Amino acid sequence: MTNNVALTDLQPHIENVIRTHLPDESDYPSHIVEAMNYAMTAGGKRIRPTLMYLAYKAADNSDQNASDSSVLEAFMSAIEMIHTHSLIHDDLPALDNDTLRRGRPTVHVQFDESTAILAGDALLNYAYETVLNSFDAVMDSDNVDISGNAAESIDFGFIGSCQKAMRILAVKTGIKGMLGGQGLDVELSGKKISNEERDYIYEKKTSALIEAPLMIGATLAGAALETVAKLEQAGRAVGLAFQVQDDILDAVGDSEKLGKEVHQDERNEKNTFVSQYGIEESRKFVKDKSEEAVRIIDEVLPVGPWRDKLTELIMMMVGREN
Ligand code: GRG
Repeated sequence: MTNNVALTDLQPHIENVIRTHLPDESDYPSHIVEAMNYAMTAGGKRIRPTLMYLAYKAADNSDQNASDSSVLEAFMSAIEMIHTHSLIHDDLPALDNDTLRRGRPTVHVQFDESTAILAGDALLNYAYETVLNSFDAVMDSDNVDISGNAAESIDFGFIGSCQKAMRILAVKTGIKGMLGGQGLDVELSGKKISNEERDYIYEKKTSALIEAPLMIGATLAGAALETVAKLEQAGRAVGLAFQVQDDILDAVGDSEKLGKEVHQDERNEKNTFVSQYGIEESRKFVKDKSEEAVRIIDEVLPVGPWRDKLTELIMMMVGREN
């Protein structure tokens, strides 16, 4: 893909990457694979895989990793699978009890509750299976000769990057990340929470899944650890802005445009940034946090069209109406 494409022109490529990694329904007798693909093809914005792709492109100034795109593409698909699993489970009656998602009936409404639980679990597992499968070509034991010496084609630096990227994926989506934030959010629902608790929930539940693709993209491109750490900070700021924008849309947005129900936070007695500070202060927070993220990105990534596209995507994310 050349580097002078518009952000919207990237979407078919990202969509194609995701769809080619989905399980083939005809290979499985059970309904859960159909439910996985129903959720995965329901028209999500594909923000996280796009962030990963752009971070990879923007952090790579050598073009030498073009041959490693199968690993990148597996990670792009995996992050979207984990995100979609979180949405399926978040919509369940035991959690938010939502009936509409991405403009369609939620998975438990379209299928049934047990299918939705299993399809969510299956997507989470399939994400890791997809990434591990992509490692085969990189770490193929056939590339090691019988004396145990690695053939020249083995790129140990890249194997190290794959391992680091896998750790980022697991940690940012697990109990120190998205699941940890969601756990506290559910536990404190309907209770008065402190600012620290709200920040923890927002940083873990939402920011972690924005930090991960930026960090993974840069890691696979061979970026220095300091660059990856800075992108984590940028992802945190974008995630906070994105979540507060989500709160604003829940309070004043349009259900049809959003493809999901609104006023859910009020219904679920959620203590949000909006309920505490009001719409105007929340809009200011979104602006400040997104500007902070763009400042960090400008500081650590080389000037170029991919960096411009990355900041363009961030500004779209925080200015979104759906
Ligand atoms: C239940 C395992 C589990 C985790 C739940 C991420 C999450 C944690 C719940 C989803 C609901 C929610 C409010 C998440 C906050 C982040 C957010 C605004 C998600 C929606 O992301 P978009 O706008 O959705 O990228 P699409 O559908 O476009 O992919």
